[in-house]
Amino acid sequence: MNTNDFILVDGFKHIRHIQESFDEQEMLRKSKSLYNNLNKRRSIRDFSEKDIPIEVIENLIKTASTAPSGANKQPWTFCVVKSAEIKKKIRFAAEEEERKSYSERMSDEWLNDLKHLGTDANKPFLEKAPYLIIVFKRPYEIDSEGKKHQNYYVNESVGLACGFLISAIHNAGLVTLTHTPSPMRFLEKILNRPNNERAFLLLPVGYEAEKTYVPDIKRKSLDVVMKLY
Ligand code: IYR
Repeated sequence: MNTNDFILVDGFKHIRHIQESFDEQEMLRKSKSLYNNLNKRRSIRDFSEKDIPIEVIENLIKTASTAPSGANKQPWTFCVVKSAEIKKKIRFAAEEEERKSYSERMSDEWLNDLKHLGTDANKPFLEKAPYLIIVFKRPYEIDSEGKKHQNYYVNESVGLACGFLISAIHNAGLVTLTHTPSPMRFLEKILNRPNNERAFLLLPVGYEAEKTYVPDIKRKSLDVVMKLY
């Protein structure tokens, strides 16, 4: 493709795009293959301490950062924690909040809904996993003159980026868990984040522990989740 091929739309440069497409048989094969692969993904709470090259983490975050976002503002920051000292601080603060959540804040119905997953306030994975990725959303930006500029569809955009990230982690043969200690403000403090960032999701990343068990739960079937009109 000639990379110099462009047009101007209202004075803005639009470059030529060519989406690679496939014949129907290949399209069927590829769509099924990705489904079969992602259908093997599980949320994992038992991690091995085995290290992962930082380049892998960088590739995972580059992949997450390809997600679409409102007005292409890319309103996210991915903080990567390898430091044992910071992981310890995060675990201590998260467990403190979680103990309050499990004992006071969560309703009986909520606790009952979680019973079959076997979760509790103890979060050893926050120290065991070789990396923690803490995703921050940026509801607004501050320019060099201190003026605020809003971002758009921030939750949707950052949620999409997290989806891409989780798929990329699974694709690399690693495991993760969408951990949402609540409230999450302690993460902003420990990581010294600027005022325009709010913690969105915490993902431990690593290999799964040698002998791992997961709850025997099922995905909803296609006829339940898809309605064809
Ligand atoms: N945030 C708590 C509780 C929790 C809530 C839901 I909804 C889950 O699907 C799993 C856990 C925790 O991390 O334990």
